[in-house]
Amino acid sequence: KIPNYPMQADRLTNSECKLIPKLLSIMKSKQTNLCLSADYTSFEAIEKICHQVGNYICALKVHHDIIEDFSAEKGLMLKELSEKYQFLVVEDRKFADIGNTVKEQYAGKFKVSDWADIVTVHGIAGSGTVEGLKTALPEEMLQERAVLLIAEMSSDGSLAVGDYSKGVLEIAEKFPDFVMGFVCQSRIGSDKFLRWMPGIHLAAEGDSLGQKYKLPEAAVAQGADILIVGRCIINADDPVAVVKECQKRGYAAWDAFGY
Ligand code: 5BU
Repeated sequence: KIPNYPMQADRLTNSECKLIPKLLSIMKSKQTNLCLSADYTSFEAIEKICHQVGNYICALKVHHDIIEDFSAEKGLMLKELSEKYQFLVVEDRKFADIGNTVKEQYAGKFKVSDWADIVTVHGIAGSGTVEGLKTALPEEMLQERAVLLIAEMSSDGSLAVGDYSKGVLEIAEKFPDFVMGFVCQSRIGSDKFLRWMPGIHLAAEGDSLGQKYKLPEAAVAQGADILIVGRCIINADDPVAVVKECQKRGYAAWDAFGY
């Protein structure tokens, strides 16, 4: 167990990225650090799970490009659901191109910038990617949007390690108002950022395609603030029961660490 840092209080008052205090207050008031990875292929399934578990999660992550009937209007419906149940919407788009291209993609056909509070971004192309996303937003929306930089990945043999990960941390330091934190597998980077961790399951060790899992408690011990859980929940016989268990165990572990 590591010592109790006054990190939450610090981040609540001093964060340049305004979505950090917003998310932390949602987490505190709902007692949850669980992000459901709602990797469903129909929008109806996403709506259904929002009503079922909206009160137990702090964020809902989607891949809009796997939802067969997705549209920009459905994105706005998801935003309404997130306001009703008070969670943030993450589009796990993993933007990775040059600034000018991601700018078009972010505001493009599916209007991701209109409905996703947070999007995920790779650092492979350098800081222009984050810059490009920023320029897609009108000035008055900048404080309502943030990005998560992918510093490390949960999959076997990931190349996002070592100097690459360090480079991603440097990109984050250039945009402290727009970068909320990292998707990562360790407590990487400065404590002003939040660490979001995928690769979590209550029963499996991995899948057949390279995903690697750990328990919620292990994820927090590795440095997670927010736990991203997908198939453990959505493939369960009783997804609501599994959400509640992940919420309870994840938040208890996070609270005990005093992150
Ligand atoms: P799972 O069903 O809990 O394995 O889903 C994990 C989700 O997190 C899935 O949507 C992935 O695209 C996403 N993910 C991941 O698994 N590992 C990573 O390193 C990153 C994202 Br970045």
